[in-house]
Amino acid sequence: MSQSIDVVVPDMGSFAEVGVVEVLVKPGDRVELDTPLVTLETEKATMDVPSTTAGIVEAVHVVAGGKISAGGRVVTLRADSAAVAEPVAAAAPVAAVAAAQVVSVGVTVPDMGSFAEVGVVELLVAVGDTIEIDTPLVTLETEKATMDVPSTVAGVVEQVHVSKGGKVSAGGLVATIRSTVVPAAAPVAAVPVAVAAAVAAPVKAAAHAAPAALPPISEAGFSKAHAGPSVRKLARELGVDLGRVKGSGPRSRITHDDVKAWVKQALAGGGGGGAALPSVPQVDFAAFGAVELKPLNRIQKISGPRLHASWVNLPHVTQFDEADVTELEATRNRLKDAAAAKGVKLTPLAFIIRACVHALQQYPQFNASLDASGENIVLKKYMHIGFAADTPNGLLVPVIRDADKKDIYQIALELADLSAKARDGKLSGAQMQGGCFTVSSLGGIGGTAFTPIINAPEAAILGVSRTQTKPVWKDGTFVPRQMLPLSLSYDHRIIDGAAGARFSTALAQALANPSMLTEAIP
Ligand code: CAO
Repeated sequence: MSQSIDVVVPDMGSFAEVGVVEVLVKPGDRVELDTPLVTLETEKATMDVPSTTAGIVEAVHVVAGGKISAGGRVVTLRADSAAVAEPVAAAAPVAAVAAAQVVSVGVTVPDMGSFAEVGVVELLVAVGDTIEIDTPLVTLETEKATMDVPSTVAGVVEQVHVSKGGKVSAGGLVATIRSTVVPAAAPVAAVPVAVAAAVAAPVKAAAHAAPAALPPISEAGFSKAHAGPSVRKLARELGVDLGRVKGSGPRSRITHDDVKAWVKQALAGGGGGGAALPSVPQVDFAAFGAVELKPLNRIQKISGPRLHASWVNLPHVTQFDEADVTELEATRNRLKDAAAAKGVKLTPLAFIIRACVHALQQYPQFNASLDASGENIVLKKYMHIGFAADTPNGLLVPVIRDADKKDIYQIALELADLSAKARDGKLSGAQMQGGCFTVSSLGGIGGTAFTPIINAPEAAILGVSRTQTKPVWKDGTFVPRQMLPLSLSYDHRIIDGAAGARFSTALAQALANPSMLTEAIP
């Protein structure tokens, strides 16, 4: 015979009224004993009210965003007849819970799947520590994974039953917690069952490998995440690192839907900007010596994520080459004094940009971008060339517009003007936009080669290092030649290796042929 049973809010200790942050069931839903029904939140903790019986939800008496007091009805269930016969099922009344306000709860090692015994690698609490629900107590390690055993109750650690370096088995006692708040709605008699079930969840889930597309769970972030036990359980089951999930609930609390949406997004290709990347371990640097915190400046805050986005989204290949610039340097030395007299500093970079124009004209796929759909290459009919400028505030990339329509003198003038503006913080937004290809010259500083990061969504970037006089084999003998190192990084999605090598060869040929670079532009 089935019977209607009300599940009510247990005594919440010092809290008369608590907020309902999530309703997890609706009328008609089938629930089992311990299925979470609603999530409540006090100022101190988030907790689920589990069902006290198996059955069908007849009515839900609370709404998300509302308030409820101890003894208030949460749902009415039509209990299965077998369940009704169980005294536990009917033992929900608040009086039974209230009598158990201070209890000692043993937290045990859950079923470890195929592992009979596991090592204790860290003790995370000590006797006397005040802890919350889900505070990690110890870290265990199997051959396959490391996992924390979280507390299932809030309270004070009365005893720790394991030691670092020791071994524990499933069912072994980890710690005893003196709890002032009984796990939601669970009558005293049912506490050990509730504890075992709640603790079992994380480790069971840890034994399941997370889907390949999801990053591994970082326990530090997971334990700090603002989420209730049932959300944590779901996250464990799905292999979701809660530390990465943005909460949409009150005070950024993570809901079931947030976890599901995160998984969908991650499986759809991590549209959340590298959401599926494993994280770098966090290190307490101060533990090893004195440190100082220096906030990133404004430019670093903007350029860092853009460089990172390019690094993770564009498959970079860097083609190295050397250009013989002996003739070019002779030409530059011949022209530079006259140019200086007219206020133009003819640096190698002006010639290099002209040489890039020649190579870009021969290989238009380098003057291109992959469109947002990833289905088309956008070939640009203009040639705006950016150059990396080192400024006291960080890296900036001013853009020389229509570089193909300008001779080396005009390019040199604009280089000087734009780099002075960059250093003085006077570049306008427009002067840094619209670039098609970028040159990053470290030639004035040093180095032999480097791997520049593409200024995405451009298709390629040329890195230039310091010119060196080298012995070059020519006509049966070694001759000293001035060699300029080139490092061309390109987006391998739209440029293949042969094209990369052809482009750098064309570039080297243009640089070896100064008469081509110094010619006037019609
Ligand atoms: N080999 C040898 N010497 C070189 C050279 C090369 N490849 N390129 C430039 N030089 C020389 C120049 O001839 C100049 O020497 P003189 O003063 O004797 O004539 C000197 O190095 C300095 O040149 P410059 O810096 O005044 O001019 P530039 O046109 O070469 O560069 C600019 C201008 C803005 C690109 C440069 O100042 C700069 O900021 N470079 C750093 C770019 C950067 O940080 N890139 C990394 C980005 S990724 O983090």
